[in-house]
Amino acid sequence: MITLYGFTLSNYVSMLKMALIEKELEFDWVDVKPSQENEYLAKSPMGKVPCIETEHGFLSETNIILEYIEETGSGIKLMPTDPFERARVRELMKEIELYIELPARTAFAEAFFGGTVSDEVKETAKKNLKKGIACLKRNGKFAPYVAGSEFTYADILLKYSLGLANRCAALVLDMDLLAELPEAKQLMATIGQRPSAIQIAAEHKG
Ligand SMILES: N[C@@H](CCC(=O)N[C@@H](CS)C(=O)NCC(=O)O)C(=O)O
Repeated sequence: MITLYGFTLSNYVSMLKMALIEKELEFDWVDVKPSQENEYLAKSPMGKVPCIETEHGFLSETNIILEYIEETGSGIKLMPTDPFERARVRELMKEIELYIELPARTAFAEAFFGGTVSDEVKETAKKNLKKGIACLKRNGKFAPYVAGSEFTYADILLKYSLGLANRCAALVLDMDLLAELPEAKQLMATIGQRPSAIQIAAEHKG
């Protein structure tokens, strides 16, 4: 059985939880914060959360873990079987991570952790987020899911990356990321109705 290491409010942890719940895979849970202590670095080489423990050893990096779960776990398929369609899902996942999650993250210190972020960093974040949102609008299908007619990992990333990025942008960047992307707003609301999302939201409140 997989053991998931992380803390409840981590959006990356939520992505893994959603995948495991959607696939009806049982998992153990270890509550940890990111750490540069040797003991944790032996599990997660960058000291980040989440990581998982499997019967073969530890794995980190959310997208890699998602793919591992897909390849080894049972339950509903969250990646297409057709190679091109699967690559399209990976393309969207990569775009969401690189061009939405990571630019937004540069302002998280001020948005969520009581820190401050320079105007220069905020301007760069805004510029990059604008491009990321335009990319998602151009490349997402939203029919009704981001990669087409099936719910995939790209939707899981959309829900938890774009959701948090949008909150961050509203709080400190004076931007509404979803204004240009009503199709994503609608899709996130739809995903939010899934039992997995409802369970994760309840854990966030609890
Ligand atoms: N690339 C990593 C990013 C994970 C990540 O940034 N997690 C945050 C918590 S939500 C973290 O551990 N931050 C501490 C750090 O960056 O050192 C992944 O895909 O899993």
